[in-house]
Amino acid sequence: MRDATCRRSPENPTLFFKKKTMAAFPEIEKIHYEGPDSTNPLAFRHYNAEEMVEGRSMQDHLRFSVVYWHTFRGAGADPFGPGCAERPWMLADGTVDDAIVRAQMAFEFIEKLGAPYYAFHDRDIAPEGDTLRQSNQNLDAVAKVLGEEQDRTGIKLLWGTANLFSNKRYVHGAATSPNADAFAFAAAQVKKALEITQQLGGEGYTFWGGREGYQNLWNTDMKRELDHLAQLLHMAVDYAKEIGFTGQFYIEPKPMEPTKHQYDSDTAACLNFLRAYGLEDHLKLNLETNHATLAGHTMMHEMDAAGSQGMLGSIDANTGDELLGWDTDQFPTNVYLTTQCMLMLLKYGGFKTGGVNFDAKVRRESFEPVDLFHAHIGGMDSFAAGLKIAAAIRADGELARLLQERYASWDNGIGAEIEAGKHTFASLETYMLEKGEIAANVSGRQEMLENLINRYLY
Ligand code: XUL
Ligand code: CO
Repeated sequence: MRDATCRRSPENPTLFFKKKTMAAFPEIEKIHYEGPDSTNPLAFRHYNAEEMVEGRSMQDHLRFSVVYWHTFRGAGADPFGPGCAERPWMLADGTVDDAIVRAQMAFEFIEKLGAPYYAFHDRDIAPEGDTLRQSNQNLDAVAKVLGEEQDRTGIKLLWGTANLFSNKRYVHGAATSPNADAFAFAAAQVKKALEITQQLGGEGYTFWGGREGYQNLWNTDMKRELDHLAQLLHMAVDYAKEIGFTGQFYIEPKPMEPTKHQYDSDTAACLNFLRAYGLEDHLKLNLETNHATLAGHTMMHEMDAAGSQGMLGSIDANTGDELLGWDTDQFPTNVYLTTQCMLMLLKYGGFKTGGVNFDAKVRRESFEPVDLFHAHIGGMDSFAAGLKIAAAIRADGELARLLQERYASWDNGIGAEIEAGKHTFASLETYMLEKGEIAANVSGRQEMLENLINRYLY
């Protein structure tokens, strides 16, 4: 199967043999659903792709996606040491041929896992060349193989993106760099990444502002940088129209890291930015759990903030560590968290183009290939359990009833009149002068509601 798409290169005569004989995960079979009582670490206990929940299959609700960067390019480096992960595709010497082997092994992983989607940055899939032209050719060569693997397996591209933060040319940012040439290079890179995404039938395209922010305001013209960022996004929207790319654009908030302050810091900042620059009809939010917590919010808050404005697009599923204040990108295992996510998602009608994209990495200490399976199985099961619990909460209706009751004063009488726009300061003054004091407040019942949620959890 693999050899059909591989060419032996003159620099790497052994490659053909390598590809033909090597499976990346020879000991691992396809992962199956075995039910809640299973003790098999390589089986799903809750994720049952075809099982129907609220009239939609689990697979369709969750639209799981594997990220290329952490899972197939990450080696586990941290600031104190290089990566020590054992990865079959890290025989690599950085050539396009190696990238092709990696692509095939990546699809072996995603297929065995049973995730329907994947996501990538341009530089994850193919090595950057000495020139932009060469880099684009490298992308074309690997994209061809990715397309073939997609056709072979039925796995689809959730979204593509361009890496506008790793290369040293982007040291001061890309769209927001003081160096206009950096903007131009970034534009060229996004153009090509969009073309590749379209070629592969990508359902979306994400902008995460890697270094689009500042370290120090003494050297920063904030207004000019924001104008430039908006210009780049408008160019992307225009180019998508030109080539007929109909996928959903996303912007992914993050408050800091690598910069001290990123312009796309949270949902509220993104919405303000998009509206200020007339971009709100073209981008939705791609929300990431650990970015939300770095911004001092819960993921539930960010999803509600975006969803209530019709802007919830997709999620990057992961979690931070309670004791570490940086973007640890851990796999989500907390069912309380996944229940909150799924409640929010169901509340706003579920995914249309987005999905649960595991922007997460195994710990440096988890260096064996099988750890990648454990991590994704855990994340998928946690979300599947969260989905079932959220659906049970909704089916029961108690939470919704109590929420409705809390706002009952707005359903008729003075509340309904205010909502209908029938009042002014003067009429409300008259109303209050007559009434004298407000109707009695009632308890918020927070603890009772927390107990109510726990009833569905255990
Ligand atoms: C970085 C991050 C990115 C984006 C895509 O924190 O989340 O990987 O998801 O550029
Ligand atoms: Co992300």
